[in-house]
Amino acid sequence: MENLEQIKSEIIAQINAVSDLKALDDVRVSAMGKKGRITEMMKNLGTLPLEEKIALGKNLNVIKNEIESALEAQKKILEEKALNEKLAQEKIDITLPIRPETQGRIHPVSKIYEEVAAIFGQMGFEIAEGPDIEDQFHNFNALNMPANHPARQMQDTFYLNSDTTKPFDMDTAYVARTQTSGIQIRTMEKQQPPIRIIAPGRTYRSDYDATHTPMFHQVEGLVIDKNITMAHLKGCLYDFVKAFFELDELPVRYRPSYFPFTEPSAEMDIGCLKTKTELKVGAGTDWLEILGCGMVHPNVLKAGGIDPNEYQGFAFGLGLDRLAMLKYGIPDLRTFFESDVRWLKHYGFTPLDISSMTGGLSNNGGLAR
Ligand code: 2U9
Repeated sequence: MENLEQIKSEIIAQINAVSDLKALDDVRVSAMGKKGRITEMMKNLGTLPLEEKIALGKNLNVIKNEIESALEAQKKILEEKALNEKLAQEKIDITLPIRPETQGRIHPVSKIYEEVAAIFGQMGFEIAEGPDIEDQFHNFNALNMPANHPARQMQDTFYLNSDTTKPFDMDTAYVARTQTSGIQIRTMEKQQPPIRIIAPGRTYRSDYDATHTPMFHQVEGLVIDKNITMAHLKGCLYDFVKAFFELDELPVRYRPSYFPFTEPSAEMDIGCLKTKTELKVGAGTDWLEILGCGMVHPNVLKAGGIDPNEYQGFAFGLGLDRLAMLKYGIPDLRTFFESDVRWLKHYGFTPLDISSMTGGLSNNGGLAR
């Protein structure tokens, strides 16, 4: 008996001395495993006379239970210890700044888009989107540009041969959209006024020099309701340019122009100072064309399923790439689409500077240069 008590004390002491789960299991195997000390003693019971067998068997069972309880208790303690160590190791301090520094950059066109969307978003405009590949109805006809209209030739359109089993048919071919206006037509088809949307997206024209690339970016806008006038157009776009250039005062003027889809049509200029080396917006006596606009032509309203006797509205269009060149002083448009990381590092923006009307639009401090 004394011997048994001693063995038990030894094993329990071993259990309490271990410091990890692996060592605990080794102790378990050495006591209770197939060839463990206690297991061997259990096996030997069979060789003893009946009375001894009963007495020793009883005691062995008690000791076995005590050892099992000790193993279980120590296992719980060690598991909790292991979990705490893991948690401490995996702890992330989310208040630390990004290290060693941010790598990605926001492209200037994306930045300008975010700015434009923030301004019109605050005025209550919604963002609408549509397909890059358009049918000719949504790209031309609905915009008061019927077949053979000179504006179609002017736009240097990319036509797509969608059915290669048939000869190319200029009249039914799809086009890479030359402007985002199809989006507004599709919106009018789906929804009666009031309509107040901006339509951003990629647009395509066959043209290539320092200020033209075959793919470029536009944002167009459309407002339609019962009594919308040119005064609303002027107020809206005046507020836009002031917000965009982050100026409290900015001279503007509207010059008469022509677009098939608006009547009357105008181009908006902003006051600036042009020197040989720089262009300063908001100062000086020079003018810079910034966007095109006008009152939506009755034929366009009709094409979108809206009654021009009941509703009228204004529309505008601006080139995001040109605005980016202007606002951030980037001289050649072709470099925008060369995917040169050195260019992007120089002209790009840090992703954490999100454009908003309250938090600051361009975050000049956030310029990555
Ligand atoms: C609908 C009705 C009218 C959109 C308009 C302009 C004037 C314009 C140019 C700016 C620079 C294109 O990127 S650019 O080359 N756009 O001058 N766009 S009014 O008028 C619309 C559009 C849709 C249903």
